[in-house]
Amino acid sequence: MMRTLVIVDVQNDFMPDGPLSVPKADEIVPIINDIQKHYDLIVATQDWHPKEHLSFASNHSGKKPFDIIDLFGIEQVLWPDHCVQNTIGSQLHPDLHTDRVEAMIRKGMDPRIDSYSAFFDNGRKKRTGLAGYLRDRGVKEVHFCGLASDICVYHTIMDAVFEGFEATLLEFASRPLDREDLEKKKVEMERPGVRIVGTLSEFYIP
Ligand code: VGL
Ligand code: ZN
Repeated sequence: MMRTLVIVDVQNDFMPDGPLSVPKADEIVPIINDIQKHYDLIVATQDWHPKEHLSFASNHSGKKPFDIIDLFGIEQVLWPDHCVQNTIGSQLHPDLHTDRVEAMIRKGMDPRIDSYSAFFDNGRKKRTGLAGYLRDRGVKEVHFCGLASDICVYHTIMDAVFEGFEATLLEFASRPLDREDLEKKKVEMERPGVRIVGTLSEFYIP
């Protein structure tokens, strides 16, 4: 069995002092470093926006962060500028161990469409290649951790299930933007059979 971990968007701009701060996001860095030894394959993802990305409130006159608009037929939350390509903010947290990260998946590059999931854009128009990569490596089951558990980790997990993988959320190695929202998303994830591991003490790999 190919024990596989996908680390979602553990980037500087999502840290507590960043522009799109996820509460206590920095706490997960040593946790993720610690659990990597249990995996055979580790993949990481990066939110990777051009500065003119239309998910940024700054690219719409009269709009402010967290307003909701219709973007080419898809509901879009407008975010503060974040994870702009080749900025410090888009880099993975400097303390995150990446020596064993075999593949990096970048997403959110098309300025006209956001990509919360690491498998597809939000319109499900374009694949990132992650599903093909994982299948090619013989992966059947994937564990997910990272940021934010109610947004990009959630959408990535739902698409993993859609792609036929068995999926586990490592909640103790993830943090949400909004705690209440995560509770709703956990119900959504449990419906198609996602396993949720809440604490490090419940975590074990057969
Ligand atoms: C994310 C909002 C916008 C995330 C990325 O990584 O959860 N959230 N872009
Ligand atoms: Zn983004």
